[in-house]
Amino acid sequence: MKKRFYQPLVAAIPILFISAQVTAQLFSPGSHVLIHPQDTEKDIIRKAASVSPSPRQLRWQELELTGFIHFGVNTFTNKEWGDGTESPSIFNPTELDARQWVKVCKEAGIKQVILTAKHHDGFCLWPSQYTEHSVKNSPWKNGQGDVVKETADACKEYGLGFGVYLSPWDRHSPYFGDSAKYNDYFINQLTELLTNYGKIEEVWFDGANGEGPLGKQQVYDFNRWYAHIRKLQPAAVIAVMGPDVRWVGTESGYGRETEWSVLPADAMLQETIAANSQKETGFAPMNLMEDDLGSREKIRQAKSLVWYPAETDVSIRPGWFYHPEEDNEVKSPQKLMDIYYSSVGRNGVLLLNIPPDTRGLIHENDAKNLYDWKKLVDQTFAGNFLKRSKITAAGKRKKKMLDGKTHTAWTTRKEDSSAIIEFRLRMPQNFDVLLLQENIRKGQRIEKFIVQYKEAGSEEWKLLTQGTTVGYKRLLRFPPVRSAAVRIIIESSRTNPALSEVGLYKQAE
Ligand code: FUL
Repeated sequence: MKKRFYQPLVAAIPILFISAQVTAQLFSPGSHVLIHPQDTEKDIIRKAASVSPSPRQLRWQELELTGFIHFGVNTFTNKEWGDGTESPSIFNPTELDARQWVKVCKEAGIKQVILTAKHHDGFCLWPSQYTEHSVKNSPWKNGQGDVVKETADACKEYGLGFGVYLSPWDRHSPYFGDSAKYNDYFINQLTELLTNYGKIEEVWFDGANGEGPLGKQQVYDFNRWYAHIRKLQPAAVIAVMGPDVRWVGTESGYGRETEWSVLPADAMLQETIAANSQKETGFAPMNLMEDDLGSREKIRQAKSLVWYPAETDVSIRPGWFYHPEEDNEVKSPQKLMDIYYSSVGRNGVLLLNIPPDTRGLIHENDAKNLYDWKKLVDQTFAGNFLKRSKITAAGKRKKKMLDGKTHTAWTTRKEDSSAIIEFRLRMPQNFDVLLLQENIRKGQRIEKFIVQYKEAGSEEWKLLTQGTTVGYKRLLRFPPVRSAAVRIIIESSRTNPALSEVGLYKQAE
């Protein structure tokens, strides 16, 4: 096998160039707020607490689990990155079945699938009319096939969302490095993908940008691409090198314990853009690999804030593309479960890559581990021990915390930013997982909480677990206890907290 690159996204720290003209279409009314010089710290905190997801971001967050399909010429050359010189004749899956991909994903609980329509090698999985470097010149289905169509159709059939990965970096295109020409080429490709395949729910750009021919540097016209996507597929989230969804900062599957969805967005401000317009280099909104992206410390210095939630991408195998020698390195159901707790359970959406093999099928080992993982998830979260418990708490609509709906919530009165919520179970239960969810339609607020319990027969409150942010979903694991009394003490919150769900569970063996 040839040398592979396992280049993490580190090389692709988002650099957003958002111009004045497109700022308005990029954000929805509640998802972006300006901070004025006269704002006090209290004003800033209140503003931060009021920023909320756009409808497209909310839909995406509630998916929780999404799937990535890396497939293309690399599958056949056994590489991670192609250099663009691959012949289309090598693309020849013997049993390609996109319905199998989508079925496996669906059975694993995945709600949306993103396909690498074009990776860095420039080979298109659809018969683009703007290049010869595509499936139309491959032996697969005598050049009559279209992987994008088959995947989009399968998603529709199984009721999953469909998204496309279109690599800005193109190592095949002769236009790459000739900025204007390449940007037009890219727009044409976007147009094909966004008009010929029905509803597109996510457009995924990474930031890799290698050198073009003769050392020419390509400047991506992100503004134009974003505006085009908003026009053609207004419901699609634009991910990673885009304004709706943020890269979590690692490719390990593990997000931060403290994960804010509201972050400073100074680089997206019109005046910053104007100030930087004469400079050749872009400006990064932030270093996405930092531990702290959205604390009070950070937002206090901000000029604007935006809802920019985390997507946690990881592959079920060591590589993003299929390699036969990795057949025994597929992540185990237990590992996938740990990733689930550390991505979905840390206020993120998991984007799990499952790369089809040279047959054009998801390998049996991957499918088996996915099913076994799904069983662990289902068994663990089958029943909430807090159901029918007695709740004592100040504030309004306590029972909404147990109604299984994320859009209804308990909240404190007025501006109370701390609270104690006590649950009395009908009888002692064994549990080792706590679930907390905020009603993010109202924003993200909770900053610090502790959880206590009483052992059966004891009146003493003992520490069970503690945490900082909650967000859309927070899952905390702890050594199993047997108890009938649990209380959550919210110590700090940006304005009044609003919890939509609380749960106690026992991890499946
Ligand atoms: C990166 C790419 O370089 C990798 O090959 C992979 O597609 C990953 C998801 O994004 O930027």
